[in-house]
Amino acid sequence: MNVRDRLTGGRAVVAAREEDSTPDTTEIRRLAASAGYDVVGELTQRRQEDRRYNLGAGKARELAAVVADTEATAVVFDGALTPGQYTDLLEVLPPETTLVDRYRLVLEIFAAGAGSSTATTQVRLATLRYELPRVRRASEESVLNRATEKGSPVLDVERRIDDLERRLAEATDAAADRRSRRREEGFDLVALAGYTNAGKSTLLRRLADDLAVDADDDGTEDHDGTAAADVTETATVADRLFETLETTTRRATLGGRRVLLTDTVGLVTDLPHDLVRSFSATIDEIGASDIVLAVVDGSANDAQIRRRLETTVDVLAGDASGAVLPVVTKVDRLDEASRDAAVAVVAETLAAADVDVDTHDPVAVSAHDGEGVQALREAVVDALPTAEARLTVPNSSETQAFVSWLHDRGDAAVAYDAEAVTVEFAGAPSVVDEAKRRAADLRER
Ligand SMILES: Nc1nc2c(ncn2[C@@H]2O[C@H](COP(=O)(O)OP(=O)(O)OP(=O)(O)O)[C@@H](O)[C@H]2O)c(=O)[nH]1
Ligand SMILES: [Mg+2]
Repeated sequence: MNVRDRLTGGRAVVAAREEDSTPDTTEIRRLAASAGYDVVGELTQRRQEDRRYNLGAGKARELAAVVADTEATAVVFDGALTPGQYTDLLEVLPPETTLVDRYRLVLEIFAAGAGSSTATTQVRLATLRYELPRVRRASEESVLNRATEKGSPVLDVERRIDDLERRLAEATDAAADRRSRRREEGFDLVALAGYTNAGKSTLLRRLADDLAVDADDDGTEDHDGTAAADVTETATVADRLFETLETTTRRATLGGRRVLLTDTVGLVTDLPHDLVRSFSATIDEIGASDIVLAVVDGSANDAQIRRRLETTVDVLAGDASGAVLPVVTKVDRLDEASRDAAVAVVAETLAAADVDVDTHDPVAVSAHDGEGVQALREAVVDALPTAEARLTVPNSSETQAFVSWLHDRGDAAVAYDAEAVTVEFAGAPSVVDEAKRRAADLRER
């Protein structure tokens, strides 16, 4: 059983405010459920932000009444509360009510699900970064703390942040070493990124060969995805927001090329940059990839598709260096017209976005019935950086081993004659370089 299934955050009332439309609470309700809350009521308001409570003062009192009526123990607020609003709103609510804003909620989900030490460190760091301004505010209000500078809770939080940043840097350095080793071994790196619940992990399973890799630091492979400390559950799939809380890497063979596919943590709208940055393992994987598959749930409505893709692109714009290949998934839920419409919205949104990397045309797939998956494989191979070479080696006893080495790593067309073997080879640039070295060795023997 997943640890989160045992969680109960208690009974919660959801509150949301938006300036120019009536808030849609679908997503915040789902997030609350992912964090283990039982949503027993909601209250929405269309209004500009009130400085004191965020909601209007009347609405804040109404919220308190709903909490009392429903015997809720928590309020989940869809948005960011300033430290001041947090304190003031809490004072209006019945005593003992817990108040959780959108960031805090996401942090709770992550804290409950984090398995590996990197994930735990990331969540702790994000939590402390979230708390720092609040601690600062509390301590500014307390003369006492200012007087005893040394034992200040602010300094304490700052010190813990430094410490976690250092630890995380070590872990991400190790991951970077591992990636560069894999690249030297001739792997192409492909990351799946996108909004939470888009279908990334399901697609990963569709594309991947059976072996999980990168489960540990020594470069050996982990065959069942459970043995090593880094991987608890390999790319589990569920209809829940933030099912995947750590990056996982699997092997795939695409067009003869050896690819490492990395599943990343889902994104969600309206999280502060600081928080997103805390999940550096995800960001690093995206940054280091040759290609990022930007996975989009095609069965969402146009506005959702646009908003979710924009959220994804925001992260990619800062961090991706490889090409972006958009994938519209779950098309088994769509008729042809809606599928075309979804593809068009994705293409338009991406064209309008400010990314300075190559972007490709969207590919429509269903990870459930496999439709479009072959076309996706081909699109990935087309988008991979490719070098070509014509290699000629003597037709000797060692040649066969060389030829099968090539077949395992790229596209090889082989022509034999009595004296020599000629191979037209295409593959990752690093593999082609290595192939040329090996061919030269064979010629010199
Ligand atoms: N109909 C249909 N459902 C899909 C498809 N792909 C994924 N799903 C469903 O969508 C839900 C989310 O899938 P996941 O693969 O867990 O999504 P994810 O992007 O990894 O989500 P997070 O890890 O939470 O970020 C699950 O209930 C899947 O069964 C698809 O091609 N068709
Ligand atoms: Mg996932």
